[in-house]
Amino acid sequence: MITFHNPLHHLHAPAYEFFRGDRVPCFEKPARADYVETRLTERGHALRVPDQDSASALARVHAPRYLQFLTTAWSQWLALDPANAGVQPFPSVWPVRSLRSDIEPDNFIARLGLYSMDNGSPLAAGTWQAAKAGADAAASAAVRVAGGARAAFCCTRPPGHHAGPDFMGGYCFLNNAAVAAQTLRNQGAARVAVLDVDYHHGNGTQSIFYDRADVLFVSIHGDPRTEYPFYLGHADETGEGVGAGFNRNLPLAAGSSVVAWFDALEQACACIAADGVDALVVSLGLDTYEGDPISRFALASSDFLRLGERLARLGMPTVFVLEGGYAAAELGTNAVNVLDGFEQA
Ligand code: SP5
Ligand code: ZN
Repeated sequence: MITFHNPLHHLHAPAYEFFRGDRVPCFEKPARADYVETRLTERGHALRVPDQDSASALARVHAPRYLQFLTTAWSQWLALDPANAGVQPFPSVWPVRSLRSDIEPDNFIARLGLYSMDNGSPLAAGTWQAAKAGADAAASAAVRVAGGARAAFCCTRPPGHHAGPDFMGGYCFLNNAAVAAQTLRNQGAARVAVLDVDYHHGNGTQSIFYDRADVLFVSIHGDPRTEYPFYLGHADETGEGVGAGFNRNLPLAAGSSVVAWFDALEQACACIAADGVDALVVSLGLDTYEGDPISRFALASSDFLRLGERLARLGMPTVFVLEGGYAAAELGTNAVNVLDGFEQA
């Protein structure tokens, strides 16, 4: 499969995140993409460097002031104190209900809170460079598919589907799947579907397209009553305004069986097939894997072949974008199984 990787992903390498009040090594680490690249190469999929600039798609899916903040966040952090070069900034305060988000505070940590949904998305020196190159890879894959390729894969990190119009969250900074969908639209696809199969609901992608009829969002994920991101992803969220009817959530209880997961996949595929879209973007999270350290579904490695086969049967030009998946050593096999299942179908 045509595969674009992110040659700058190593520049995003924060050391730790918080878990139950303690510092723990980041689950979302550079080795994840390295394992996928190794397996892609072993199984005959050549790696290409991004050849498109995602700037115009980014400007359509993210707010200008958020992009401005992200571009300069690390230099702003260093300007406070050169010793911050060795310190990860985390937000500690957020503009929740009744507080104002229209005024950017002067205080850096307060601005970081304004542009974050959690304290689980650590920034590092090269976060912007890595995230931008990843978005470029997503745009590159979308341009190939718009140009007639059957499918393309964007192998990148950090992931993107929790990043909303004007916030980071859940290890995500720029919404790569939204960039791919917007790029397909810009290249002439009248309507696009995004199918999100990551264990966690793709709240950012849903929010970006919630009031749009040109991008259908369909997601299978752990029930937000117990699973991250908690505050979005329920079945009654169906879109608003002209986007009403173009959002479909299929939450499953944590611990659901493989049979239940593939039943939900059938519903998702039926929804997409009935909608008459021109192209498909798959937010390919592999944290549905039985060995994932932070998630609670039970797919085996062989089930990812079945997933790829089923997606191929939709018969649509398809862009795959890597999202989560934290069983790093198995991530390559699981991701390439989806792609090979797709190509062998
Ligand atoms: C892209 C993506 O998959 N982001 C996931 C973000 C999840 N962030 C919250 C992590 C909570 C970890 N809970 C660990 C439970 C281990 N028993
Ligand atoms: Zn996830």
